[in-house]
Amino acid sequence: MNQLVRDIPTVDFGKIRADFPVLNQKVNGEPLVYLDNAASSQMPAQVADRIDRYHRHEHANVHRGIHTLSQKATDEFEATRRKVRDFINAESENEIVYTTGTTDSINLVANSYGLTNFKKGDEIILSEMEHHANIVPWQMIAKRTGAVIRVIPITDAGDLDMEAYKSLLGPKTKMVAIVHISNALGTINPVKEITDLAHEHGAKVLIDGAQSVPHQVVDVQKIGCDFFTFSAHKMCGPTGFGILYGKASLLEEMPPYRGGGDMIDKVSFEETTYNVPPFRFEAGTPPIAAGIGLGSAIDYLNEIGMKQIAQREAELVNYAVKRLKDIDGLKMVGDSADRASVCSFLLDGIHATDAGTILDKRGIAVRTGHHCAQPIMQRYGIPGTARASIAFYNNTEDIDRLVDGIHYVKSFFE
Ligand code: 7TS
Repeated sequence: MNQLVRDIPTVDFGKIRADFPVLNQKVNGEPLVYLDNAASSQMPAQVADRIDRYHRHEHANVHRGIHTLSQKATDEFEATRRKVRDFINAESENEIVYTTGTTDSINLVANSYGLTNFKKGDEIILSEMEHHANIVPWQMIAKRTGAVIRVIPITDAGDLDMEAYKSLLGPKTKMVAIVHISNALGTINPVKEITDLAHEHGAKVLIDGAQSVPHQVVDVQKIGCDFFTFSAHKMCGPTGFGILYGKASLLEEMPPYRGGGDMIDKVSFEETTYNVPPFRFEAGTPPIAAGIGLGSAIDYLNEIGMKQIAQREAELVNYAVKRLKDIDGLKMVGDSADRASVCSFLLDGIHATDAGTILDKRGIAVRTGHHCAQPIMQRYGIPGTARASIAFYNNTEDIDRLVDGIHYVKSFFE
């Protein structure tokens, strides 16, 4: 719980829950307990209303209209870039590339930076706890360039083996791509230390922040990473939108990933020249409403305060881990001392999917399976887990309902 902050203004999280109309419903006859926030978080009414207002009253295409409506849409859409810059403390808004999500952001770096810079025998370091989105794009590029993937093992508790990482680093290392917070285990990785070590060897660093940006204060300059990726839909925003942060000096060198409108300077059949970053990487009409929605989500999170959110969630996660560990026959999968949001577990003799199905019948939404992180499941020799993932709008009653539900699941199989 490294983000446990004391002496910060308190927030009435009971009231905040009322911002989320989706939580106020029955599922299978029971009040919904939503504990699948790592897959996608819920959207507060303020953000939904902002997107609705755009569609009803403000819609026009961006970056191309001389007319007022288009200029207003462009201003709103571009305002998000500055909000993101401040939210993650990037140096410049030109370092903020709009994408469709974390997966798209990583594919962009792999295809643009990777294809241009990797050659046969170069090494890409990943870890055993990566989401498929931070494995498969690198494998695809490794196949095309002859680069080789090396993997940092993890300990039984679910922490990166940092000594093994140090021994993997060397002159051939060109890229270290690591998850900030694991979606399968909840482990918070020491990304600054990882980045500093990689830089000592001249390697670039990409941090997959899909699960960190929604839960804690992120400062990309403090981390020092070269690239950082995340998705709007995991931080109270809409689907179909995400961010690639890239250091300006790197983005400037990188060729475009997709071609089309907006990403060009001049086009002729003889020669086409490209726009400057970030626009060079944003071909075609973007998801405008979703971009404005992310801006609104950032406003919403800022109003509560990311420090307050981190503290609230740390308290809830502490409570959940303690209560879960008290259940006979329950085993936590991933038990790092430094964790956020995610509680993955297995019940003795009960398949995770069966547990999830029975919990759903009681209105409790958890995710079961491999969580798009099959290598970490292979590491533990299991097909998958049941995963409760917590957001700031959850409360201790949600966790109590989960614990009661698990006791019910157990009784069902006795
Ligand atoms: N990286 C991490 C760490 C993730 O948790 C996810 C999504 C992604 C990348 C991909 O994000 P996307 O928005 O591009 O899809 N994780 C999950 C999950 O845990 N359950 O559903 C999606």
